Amino acid sequence: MMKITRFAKLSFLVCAALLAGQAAQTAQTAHAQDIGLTEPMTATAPQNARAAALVYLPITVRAPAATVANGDFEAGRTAWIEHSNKGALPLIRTTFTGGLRPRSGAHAAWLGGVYSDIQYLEQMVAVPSNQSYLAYWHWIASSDFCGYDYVSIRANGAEVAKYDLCSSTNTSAWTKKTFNLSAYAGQQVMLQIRVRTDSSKNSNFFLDDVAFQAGTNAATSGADDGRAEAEIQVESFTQDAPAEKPMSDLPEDAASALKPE
Ligand SMILES: [Ca+2]
Repeated sequence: MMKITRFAKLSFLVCAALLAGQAAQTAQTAHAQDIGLTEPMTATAPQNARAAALVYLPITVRAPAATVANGDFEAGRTAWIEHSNKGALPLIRTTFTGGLRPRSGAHAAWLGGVYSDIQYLEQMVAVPSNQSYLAYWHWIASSDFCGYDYVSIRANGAEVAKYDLCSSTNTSAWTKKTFNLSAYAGQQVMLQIRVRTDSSKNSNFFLDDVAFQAGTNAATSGADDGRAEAEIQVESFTQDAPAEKPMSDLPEDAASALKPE
């Protein structure tokens, strides 16, 4: 009788272990399907019922950021690397020449305004596969002829767009630009917005609300707050106007230096 009882107990434990193992395997297969694995995960069937208790750890897949960090510059001098060969920093500012106001919020970027300089803003971005057009708003204020001062867009050091800063491209308002970066869709790239000036005739490039969007006509984030109509009248800039942007953050001096006579 005692032997039969022990045998019954043993049989029960074996059956329990087999059932538990099968249940665990089924659960693993279902879980594998839940997280998109084509092949079920393999695991050794537990040797007893206690071992069948499984601990599922969450798997988090982080999608790349779909936006340019601090694209509206409202976080101040963060996320972007600011560069000027002549040390004419900061590029990200709250005050500008000629009464110009940021397109959104209180911050925008001011590149140029200094002779014979190379200035840029750059940051690593993930170009979204479904929003691979770079969009931003610029305001060009130049007294130069075309062909001497430029703005260019670079991705991983390669120039993907370039256009003139000159009196005939002056915008007299915040103007939207878009660039097709679909060649970099789904990739991490060092995005650089770069201005190069020569040794005469001042050029300024103001920038705000940088973002990725789905096409050339999609709306960008950062609503126009209605302050785009600044008093700046860049057409009257002359070669005689002092060109140097102050090395320290003295925006009043910059404004007076670049105001028309
Ligand atoms: Ca802004």
